[in-house]
Amino acid sequence: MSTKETLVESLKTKQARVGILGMGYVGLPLAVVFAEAGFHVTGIDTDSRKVDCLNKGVSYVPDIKTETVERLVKAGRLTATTDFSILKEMDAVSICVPTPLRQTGDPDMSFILSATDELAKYMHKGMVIVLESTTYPGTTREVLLPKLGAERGLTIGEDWFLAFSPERVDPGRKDFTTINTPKVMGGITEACNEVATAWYEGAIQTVHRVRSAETAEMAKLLENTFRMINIGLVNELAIMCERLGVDVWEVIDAAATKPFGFMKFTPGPGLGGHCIPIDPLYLSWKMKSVHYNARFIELASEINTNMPRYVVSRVMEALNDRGKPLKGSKVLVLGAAYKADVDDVRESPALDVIGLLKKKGGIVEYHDPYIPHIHHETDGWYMDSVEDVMQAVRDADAVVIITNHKVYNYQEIVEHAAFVFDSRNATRAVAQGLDHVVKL
Ligand code: SAJ
Repeated sequence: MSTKETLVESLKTKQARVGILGMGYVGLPLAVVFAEAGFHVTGIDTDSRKVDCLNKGVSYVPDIKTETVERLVKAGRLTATTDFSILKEMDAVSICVPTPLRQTGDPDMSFILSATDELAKYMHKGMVIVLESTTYPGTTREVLLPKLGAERGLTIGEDWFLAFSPERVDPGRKDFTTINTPKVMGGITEACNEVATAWYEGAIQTVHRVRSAETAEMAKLLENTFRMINIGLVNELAIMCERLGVDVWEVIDAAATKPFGFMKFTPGPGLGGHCIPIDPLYLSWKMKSVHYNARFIELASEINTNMPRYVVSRVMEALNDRGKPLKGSKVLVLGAAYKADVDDVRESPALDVIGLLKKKGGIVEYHDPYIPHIHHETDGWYMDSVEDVMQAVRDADAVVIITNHKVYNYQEIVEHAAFVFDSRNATRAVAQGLDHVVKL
């Protein structure tokens, strides 16, 4: 049997040793899915705390129950290590490391590069490698292929196999998880695609094959660029509606009654999270290298990035209308997380809103039930979430709703606040006709 046939056989019989490089909110769920399917899985991570947790049978990812990890570790199906040399014993490796942006707004490829450089040391005949980290089209072929193959004089598509399969993990989502979210798979060669698909089909319900790694890389960027641009559209619509004296929330609800050809997005104080504000910029950055300006992405990013400033200008205007300059006014910001009901503050627009309010002399406090402390890296300030949110509401000259967590009692907030600026229409059910509540 050829190397490929032997590897496919070992994948189909689950004899193949699986390694997951990067055991975060993507890697751990993926490791669990492969282990549950019957593979022996080794999680590899530089963070010894994560490794220790896993080997003790404890989960640190909210979407994965500790009981699941404990069961799989006890069954000998899941183990973890910080020792990258274990990779020489692996047959199938998924790379699930972060792909953030640098301060300059350019892709930060450092995590992919360090993972690839480590893996390159242990490459051997009969391995399949799948990159899951969201990245610009061409990464798998231009970065991983030369680094991983050249080291050992291995022939791609014969001795080893390489593909890209974008992660589609939406933390907190219960209906679609790693096992039942269709997985796009694109190989460097047809044989690569065959092997990588044979591996993933052994654990994930639907694998959608595409003809190349670039196709798969681009598909992921389309998914999240689509969201970013449409959010930018409704954010600009909010600015336009305010100029026209029209309620943008009513406009969107009305448009959403159209049962076809429309998808509802809602305006907000800006774009947060580790995917939507970042992934599209990987595409626009790549397009610059082929002398193309991705204008939709640039414009939407400009609009979304400006939303915190727009929110602060609206608050200033409303306070002014009430005879209160922002300077010296007490402002309570409700919500620091990047979206409702999550405990993640990455890229959260709340940090920008708070920074701008401070810069303009506001006496700012914040509350977020999920985020006890925040700090602004560039401005260098630290804040603790206030203890008694309703006391802070009563004491404030202005309450600014940035994140519409479900746990808030908006009725009570509206009743006890002197003034509310609501950037999420969170008070829709309790603020009809109240002139001390102003919406985006
Ligand atoms: N946002 C708006 N208006 C909207 C939707 C979102 O202002 O109509 C804001 C949110 O407040 C947040 C940011 O955009 O600040 C991103 O929100 P998101 O709902 O897109 O949530 P994310 O960042 O958790 O996106 C993830 C993505 N999942 C993956 O990349 C695998 C995205 O593709 C999913 O579509 C999204 O979850 C989801 O649907 O929940």
